[in-house]
Amino acid sequence: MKTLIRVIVVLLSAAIATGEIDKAALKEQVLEMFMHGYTSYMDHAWPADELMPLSCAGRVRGVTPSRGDVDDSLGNFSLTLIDTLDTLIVVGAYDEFEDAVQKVVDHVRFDSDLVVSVFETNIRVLGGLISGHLMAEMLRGQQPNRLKWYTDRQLLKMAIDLGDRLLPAFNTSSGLPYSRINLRHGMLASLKRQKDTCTACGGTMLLEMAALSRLTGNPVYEEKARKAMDFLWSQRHRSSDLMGTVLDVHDGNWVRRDSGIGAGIDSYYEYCLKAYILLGDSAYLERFNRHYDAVMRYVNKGPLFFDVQMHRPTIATRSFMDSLLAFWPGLQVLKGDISEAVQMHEMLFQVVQKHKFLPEAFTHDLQVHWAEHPLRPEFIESTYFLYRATKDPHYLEVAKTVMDSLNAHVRVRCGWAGVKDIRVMTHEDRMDSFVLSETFKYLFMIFAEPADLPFDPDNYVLTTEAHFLPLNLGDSKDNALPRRLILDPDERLSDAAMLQVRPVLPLSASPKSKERLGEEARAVRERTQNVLEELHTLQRQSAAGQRSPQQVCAQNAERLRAIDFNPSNPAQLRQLEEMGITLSYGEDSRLLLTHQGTAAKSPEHAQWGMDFMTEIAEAARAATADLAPATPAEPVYLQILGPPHLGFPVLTGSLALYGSRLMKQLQGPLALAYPFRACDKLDNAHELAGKVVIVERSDCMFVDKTKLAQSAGAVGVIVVDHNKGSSWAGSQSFSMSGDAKNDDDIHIPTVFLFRKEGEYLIQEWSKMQRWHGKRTDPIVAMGRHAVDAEHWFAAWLRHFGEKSAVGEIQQCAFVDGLVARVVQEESDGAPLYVQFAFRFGPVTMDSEPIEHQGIVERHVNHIGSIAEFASNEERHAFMNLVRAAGYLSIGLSVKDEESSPRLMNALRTVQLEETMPDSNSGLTGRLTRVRCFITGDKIPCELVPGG
Ligand code: DMJ
Repeated sequence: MKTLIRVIVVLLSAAIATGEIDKAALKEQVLEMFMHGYTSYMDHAWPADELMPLSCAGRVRGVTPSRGDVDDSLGNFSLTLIDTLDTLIVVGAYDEFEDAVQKVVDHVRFDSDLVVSVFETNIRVLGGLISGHLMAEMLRGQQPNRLKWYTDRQLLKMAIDLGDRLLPAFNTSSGLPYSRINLRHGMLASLKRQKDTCTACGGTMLLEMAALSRLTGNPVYEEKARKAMDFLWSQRHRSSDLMGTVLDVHDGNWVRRDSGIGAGIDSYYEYCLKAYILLGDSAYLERFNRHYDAVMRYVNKGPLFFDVQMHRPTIATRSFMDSLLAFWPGLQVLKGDISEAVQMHEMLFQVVQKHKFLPEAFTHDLQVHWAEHPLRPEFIESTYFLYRATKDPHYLEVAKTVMDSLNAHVRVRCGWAGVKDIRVMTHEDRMDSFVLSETFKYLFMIFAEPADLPFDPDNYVLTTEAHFLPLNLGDSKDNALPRRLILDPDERLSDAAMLQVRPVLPLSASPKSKERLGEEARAVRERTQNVLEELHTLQRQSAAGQRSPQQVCAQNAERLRAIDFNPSNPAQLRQLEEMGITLSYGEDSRLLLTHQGTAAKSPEHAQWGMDFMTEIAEAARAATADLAPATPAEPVYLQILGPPHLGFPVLTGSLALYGSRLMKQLQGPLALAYPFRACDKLDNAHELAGKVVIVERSDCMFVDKTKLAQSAGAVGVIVVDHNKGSSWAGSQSFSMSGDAKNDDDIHIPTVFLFRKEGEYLIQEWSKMQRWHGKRTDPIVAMGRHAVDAEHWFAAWLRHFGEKSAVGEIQQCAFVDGLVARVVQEESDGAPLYVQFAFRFGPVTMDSEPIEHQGIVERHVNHIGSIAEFASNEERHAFMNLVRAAGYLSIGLSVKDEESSPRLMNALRTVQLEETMPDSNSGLTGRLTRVRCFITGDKIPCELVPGG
């Protein structure tokens, strides 16, 4: 069998050598590149964990200034050396390998008083030790004169020591490991207080732990990791089969329900499939397939991927993709979905060609969202798998492109420097251990012929950190044939080869020749390029100002898709009307859509209407195919109308299934029930007539609370959730139901608000009780549509605003709720102030800096691309002001912008479209308003109260 493979390989390599790509030369070049990184680490950093390639020094925990969480990968255990052991074998650096194993055994100890990430320590250190041990034994077997002293499984013993130190992390009610542990003291009380962990963190333990168990005969490691996997599976959303990003290690409650395939989730999905590959346990394959179908249904859109809410998977939560998701095409190859893998990889390659590297995050129109690039391996990992499975030389070209970029932009005297900002190629003083462990390993393996490697990689599964674990760990005694990954198209076509092994991949598609695979891949790539080109054209046109701002803004509205549809969004309802679609509610509260082409605004709108109806029908079919039917909560919008709120923010709640259907908007003064849970007689019943009464959930039925309030003369009821921390954005919405026998005498509406929204309302109510020294009951509006808060505000300004000198109001609405408005003095047109409104979804002051930067930059770019300015300088000045206001809006402190003639002119002349803002566009998060005053040299900005 081996001979057969080698013969095929010789023919192949001869063919490629005659082409343009010289694999052998490129392999040598990668070797040189790897060695440059490795020797730099050894010369300047070892025994430190990582190399700082700009300082030519080691990064030592407790000595080098901390970078925060990212340093949790470091444990003063020569991280890079351990992580790199098996790469040394792959590239044939056997002398260096021997020396490295010796150094690890002699110098590395794990008994340090340091808190480390359980996930990172598992994948990088435990995985590195286990794979290093297996490679050491293999090398000794092949070359008996090497590693003669390695007789006592020294690296494996170190792995046991480390594995034992990680075990206490699994002592949680659910079995999901805590995210961090002290290597010497275990789970200190302070560490136990941190109950949140990410899905990938708990779900990326099994391969390493199972290997440790099977190599040592001690089942405990595998058992713990399996339990964590089982628990995660049990926490998937039962309808969508999607996973959220962060959950509580004790009760399993989701803390972040956004669901994608990148940061926080990625390697959990990877380990579902790879656990099947390594252990042969088909339960993991079934789980993976369920997740995979869910991802491809909800998260994937053509070549792009959108994070969605796990419980409402038609709602997108982010406007960008992160670079970690680039591992997905590699996984798709293992899954056997080559054509999808080609498509996504092509999208990623477009980003790489545009920006030289994959930025840490990029928008759906492939622009930079977060400009760092720490030389991550994911894109090259996928390139490797695609090349193995198609033998398409295109992937050799791709790998060469990456190598060229590395050499051109990040090679420094002491190694390879991460990129701080790929737009200007500034460097960062970091070379993460995965650069040597993964990036160069995959690059080398792309160009290496099988004969160049001392082992056959298809007899192994690669962990998420690219460490090799042998498939024979999962062989069963019942079947004598060895298990093997079969990626090579020639091998898949060879009956003889296929008879001698058991292929472990779920080989779904029938085997095809590499010529055929190459042709198909080319066709998919061309299609993908066309789709992306369309997107780019739109982008270019708007950047070049070929559209008027009106057109660009209008275009946001035009392209309403079923996936974005929110029936309570007034702007969307207007769009439906223009497309000739009418909406009504059926008897069972279901939404009915009817399309009449002749009622559309234009033939083009009629066509969109048809497309929309088709998409809706498809979505409905998909939903009923295998999802349990769920009664969607009917959203209701609540706003406080008087000053200082003036309709901001718009709170979302859900309407009860009993009582008034709220077909007309209700307005009334707010009051609080006493007692708050409103289950018995109300002590303040005499104050509640004509009011909208707030009560708290729990202790009795919803209908009982409403009835009590109704009998006191209330016109509406708001039930506030008693569960701390619940919110519309983060919780599963539902409709309060009554009891058919008991609720038909209720005629007032009841609205449910989650805790966060409810607390806001109560807090504002209580502030108003002392507003300007007099008691005021704020007027609340509640209805199926929000009051157009911008209009409300504008009207209020006109009547009561300072100086009553409001001139032209220019504004532009965005689908995500950014509004800019310059308010000017009527007499001379000088700007009085500029006001921005942002809706930042779940991003808050506590979010990651990437999220701050991302959301603000996205708004800044957006406004920059649609507003018209007299010059680029003015555009920049204006965008800087938006940026400052955006950061302030999240709660971060910013310096006042300087006033400048440029900015003043920009404010005087900026052209923004006059479109009604989409104040409840379906995006989560409240609208925050920031007003920047044009006073003198500085432009101070402040949050507008209530907004
Ligand atoms: C690696 O440590 C692993 O590949 C992990 O699964 C994800 N992140 C890094 C590289 O980007």
